[in-house]
Amino acid sequence: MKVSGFIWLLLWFTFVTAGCWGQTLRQEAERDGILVSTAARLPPLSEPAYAATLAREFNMLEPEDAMKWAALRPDERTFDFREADALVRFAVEHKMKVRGHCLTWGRNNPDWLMQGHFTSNQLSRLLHEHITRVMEHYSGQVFAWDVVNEALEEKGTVRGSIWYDQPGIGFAGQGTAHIEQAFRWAHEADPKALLFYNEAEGEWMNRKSDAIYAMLKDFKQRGVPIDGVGLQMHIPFLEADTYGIAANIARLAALGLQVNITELDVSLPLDSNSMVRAEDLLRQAEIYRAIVRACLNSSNCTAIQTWGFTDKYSWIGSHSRGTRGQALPFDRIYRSKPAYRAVLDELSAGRSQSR
Ligand code: 9MR
Repeated sequence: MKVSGFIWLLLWFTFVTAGCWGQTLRQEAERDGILVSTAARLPPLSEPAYAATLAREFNMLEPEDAMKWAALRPDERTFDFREADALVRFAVEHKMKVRGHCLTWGRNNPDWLMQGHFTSNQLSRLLHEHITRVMEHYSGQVFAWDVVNEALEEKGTVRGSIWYDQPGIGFAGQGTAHIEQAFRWAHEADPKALLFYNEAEGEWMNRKSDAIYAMLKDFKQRGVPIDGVGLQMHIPFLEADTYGIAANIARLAALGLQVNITELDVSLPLDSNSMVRAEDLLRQAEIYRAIVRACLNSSNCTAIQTWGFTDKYSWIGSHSRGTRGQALPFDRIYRSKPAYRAVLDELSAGRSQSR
């Protein structure tokens, strides 16, 4: 398709779909200074409907995979920023902020790193170099980073990883010291960036969120540079403890930390024809609504981000081997679902509405 044809199609799609309710998520969010965001992938950006929906509905994006080690580091010496740069360009063109994900994670690392038999000294040098080069490359463009992702176990203990104890960067057996080191390097690399710890399964009150809280309280008391916590919010059971979420956000606020909802999706059971029940779509919408409301009611909750926006591109399908899906606010052909309407309603009601 010629470029002009593509642009016309984009405009047409934007016009037709935005007309449904007049307002978009980003328009409603901007009135309250909230960031409404989504994880984004590069290949589908060439689809007019994907690009149009992304630009129309969201004022921030986060590359879903393009800023991970596996994407940026084809080998020990090379940094390949092309895919991530293209997503950042799209964001800049559409006046969207960019959140970076993620500088340190035990998973999704390239084979050369995992199987390289590096010593702790070498790993320490590699991680320091990675954090510095990547943050400097995106300085002024990526305003907030997940510096460390998923470093704790469900029971709250420190998770074994190449960065912690296999063999680690020099702090094996020393609790959260390797996490602290990553934050210190990140702050040196880009002192203006907001630095987040991002975690799964610690959204409401449980052993993991207690451990996150204890770690961050210690970090704040000792002046470790950290600005916030990402609560991932992958909801797989059609129920969410929204009172617990609110209480957890409140205790993090008391430490002076921002909270971002970073990976929200609510997956549904699929039948053998990959269909969902109508009542599950409505229940899903209510869960989206309650989580958005919990964020809006907490002034330290500054961003609401879904993990993708269309059911056409979601990690849930392959991860659940096709047994779950339809987790996002738009269906596979970019029609909005009840969950979208619920999020839009809450954003329209704004921060001041307490329900
Ligand atoms: O959605 C992401 C998927 O495309 C990747 O294959 C996978 C491994 O890198 O990561 C998925 O995203 C994860 C995120 O980076 C961290 N929290 C859990 C997310 C879902 O697994």
